Amino acid sequence: MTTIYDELANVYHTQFQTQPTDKFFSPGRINLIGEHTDYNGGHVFPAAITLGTYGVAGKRTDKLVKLYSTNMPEAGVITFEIDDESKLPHGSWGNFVKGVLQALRGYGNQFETGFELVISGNIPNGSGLSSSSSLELLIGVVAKKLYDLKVPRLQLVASGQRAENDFVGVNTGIMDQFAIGFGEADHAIYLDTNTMIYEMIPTHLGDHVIVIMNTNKRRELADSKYNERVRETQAAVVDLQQKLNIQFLGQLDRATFDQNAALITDETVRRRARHAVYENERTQDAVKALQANDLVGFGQLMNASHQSLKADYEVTGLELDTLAETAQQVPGVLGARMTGAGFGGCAIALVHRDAVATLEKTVGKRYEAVVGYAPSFYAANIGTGAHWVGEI
Ligand code: GAF
Repeated sequence: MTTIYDELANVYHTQFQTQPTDKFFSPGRINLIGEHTDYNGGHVFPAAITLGTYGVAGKRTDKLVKLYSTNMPEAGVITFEIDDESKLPHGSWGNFVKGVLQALRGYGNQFETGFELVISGNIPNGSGLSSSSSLELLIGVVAKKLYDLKVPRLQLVASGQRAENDFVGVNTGIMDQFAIGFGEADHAIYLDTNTMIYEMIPTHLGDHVIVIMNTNKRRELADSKYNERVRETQAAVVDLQQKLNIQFLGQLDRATFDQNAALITDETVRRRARHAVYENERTQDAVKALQANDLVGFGQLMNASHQSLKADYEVTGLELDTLAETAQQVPGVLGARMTGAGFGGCAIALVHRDAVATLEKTVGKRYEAVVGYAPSFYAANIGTGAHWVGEI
């Protein structure tokens, strides 16, 4: 049987006239709950999924890096010298590769020669399932294997985040790269982004499954709005520091926040901060609910999370609201919420397996009537993190 890696090896041979030596996989992620809390020193609860980015790679003897993506044949082969730190034109996927290599060099790693890489991904583009972090961690595991780097996994994760922040210009937190770097099958990752202490929590959902619902709306302007939310929550911290000795909103419980919220002068900023504080508590409650097998409680917290992201954080929009709020009404659905940064992208629903078909039909019909085009649905299977798959 022909595998995706055989196909990629053929493409590699066509593009580079040589054979790759190694194969790799890096997943996408969903976040079960804990949204826009990671850059606020709060808790997150994401999981790696089985959709992701496949790659085959081999080292070169000169300094060139050559990249090809079967998802973007129009970009052709992207070529640069491995030590060249200049940026490629805006929008080139090669910038993610350059960003990770630069971050790894910043940690003292050295690359004597270049490499070739062919990738192919099945994470829908712009879906908010973190295709960019998937690529970043793929580059991390490629570099680690090809150059025999002695880097801990956390350094690969941090290199992905640095690529995003410094090279691509979005001030994201660590959640996506962490989920993709540390993911394990059938586990979600309960991470405290303040201390970086994490715990793998089994996701035994019994008769329930997680369905991903894609708005199919591209996440336009998402990056600038994301950076705006980062600034707003930082501004809230500055106001609260008049009385409270804190660095992050994640250090506050609800009661302390409520008692001091009036220190935040701007009403919008106050709502943003309230989301960050309340969502952090909801995440801790949700993990307790899951551990107690209380899926009903977990689902209610998912619904509350969506409502807060809609009303206080304002990152949902008509498309995500239609998906999540319609799903919440379907019998057999315990909870539904947007997942990831928002502004388009995907929502998830926790649903009884017998109700999946009804969910898709009901939500699909309503979404088309309201939005004018169809959403897509996928089963969310929780898989392993980025890794070297083997030699070819
Ligand atoms: C994006 C970011 F990359 C994450 O760091 C996180 O902030 C998320 O949005 C919102 O929770 O995926």
